[in-house]
Amino acid sequence: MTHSIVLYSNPISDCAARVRLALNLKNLAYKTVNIDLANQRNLDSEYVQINPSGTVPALVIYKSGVKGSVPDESTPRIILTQSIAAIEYLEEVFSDSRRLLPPLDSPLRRAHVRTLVEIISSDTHPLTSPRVSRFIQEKFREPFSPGNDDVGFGMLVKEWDKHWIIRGLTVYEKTLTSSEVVGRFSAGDEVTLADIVLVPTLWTAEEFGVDLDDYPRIVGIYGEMMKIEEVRLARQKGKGFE
Ligand SMILES: N[C@@H](CCC(=O)N[C@@H](CS)C(=O)NCC(=O)O)C(=O)O
Repeated sequence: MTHSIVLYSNPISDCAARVRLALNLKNLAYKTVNIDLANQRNLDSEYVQINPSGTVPALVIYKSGVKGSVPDESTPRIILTQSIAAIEYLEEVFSDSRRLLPPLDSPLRRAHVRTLVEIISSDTHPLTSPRVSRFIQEKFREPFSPGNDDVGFGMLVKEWDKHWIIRGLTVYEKTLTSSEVVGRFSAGDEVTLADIVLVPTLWTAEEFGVDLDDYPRIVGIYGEMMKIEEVRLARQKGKGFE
């Protein structure tokens, strides 16, 4: 299939990093358009037309090969605005590339992968996304931080994010240790979607100063993942939590 892929992304976004990891591991070429989350350019009407939720990533696949930068809107394209759906689409359409889900005849491993994915993507990450922190700041800064102590309140919000990351990793670790699925990675000896979702959370956890020693299975998987060049290349500099 001739195609051209554009990833709307941001260096601090865990969800965009998931798609970057999948594209790299599948060896699919793509262009990146950075959307400035810090200045809320994700809410610009131009971007909201692409992704109505105003979040990154958005994965746009143009059906014909395109030269140069981002093609114009008249070029036939599909737009995928949820990271997991986008990765599963890549998995189904680019089926000759590296597989990221266990085969259909391994239903238990597939369910295990999706369980781990949801621990992070449904139960952890949404609580830490910028729109949640922003809402907390806007609504509760004054009552909880008289005199608008931005620094103090900012630390409180950071603690909030850290709390949910620690909780998510604790559940992930317990799920790994109680499962009969074993291996170097989260669901056996091959990289899966679960590892792809886990790793950006660990990048963020490190930046929040979370002590990973409490999660020996996760640390082992992280070490294996970081041996893979395509994974290392997906880590972007300047995630900017310091
Ligand atoms: N469920 C979505 C979540 C996307 C999401 O929340 N992305 C974050 C960055 S990781 C974002 O763009 N947040 C912008 C905001 O919260 O204002 C997905 O998996 O793609």
